[in-house]
Amino acid sequence: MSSETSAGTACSGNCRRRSHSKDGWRNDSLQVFFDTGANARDHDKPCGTDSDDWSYGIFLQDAAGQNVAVYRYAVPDGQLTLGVDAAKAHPLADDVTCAFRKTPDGYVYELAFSPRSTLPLRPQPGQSFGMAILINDSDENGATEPRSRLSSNTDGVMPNDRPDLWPLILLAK
Ligand SMILES: [Ca+2]
Ligand SMILES: [Ca+2]
Repeated sequence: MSSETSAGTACSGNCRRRSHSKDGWRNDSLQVFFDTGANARDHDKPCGTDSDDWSYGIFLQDAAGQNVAVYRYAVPDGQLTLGVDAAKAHPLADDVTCAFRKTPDGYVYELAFSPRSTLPLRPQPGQSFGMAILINDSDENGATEPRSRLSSNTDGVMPNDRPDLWPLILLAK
């Protein structure tokens, strides 16, 4: 965790794709969320995402998964990251890389987040942050909603705007 934050997830089922767009979540896709300040539980009631949270969408651009687009939906306040050079919401994220491969019974995403792609989080032992994963499964081209979803939330609530439910990760040596 010293220079890059890596994550992997395995999925089962066939893969459908939609051409590159911010609507890629409607297809077979992966979404990853970070609460870098681990502060979403600091309120008496859910307050949604705040100024230090990230939201990423990982979308296949071809059936084989040779080309994967990483889409940035939400970014922290630029004052907390790189100021005028801060990442903007909605452009593709070229500082997050993804390797995709199919397996006999599904597929695997491997992601590497560059240090700047999770600022102001600075991964080191003792640091904690919130992180959620949402897997969308669609088997029909043109569907407006995924057929099914799998989430790191355990109570059936969609994680998108509920960082108070995202699992907390404590980094260790
Ligand atoms: Ca599918
Ligand atoms: Ca937060």
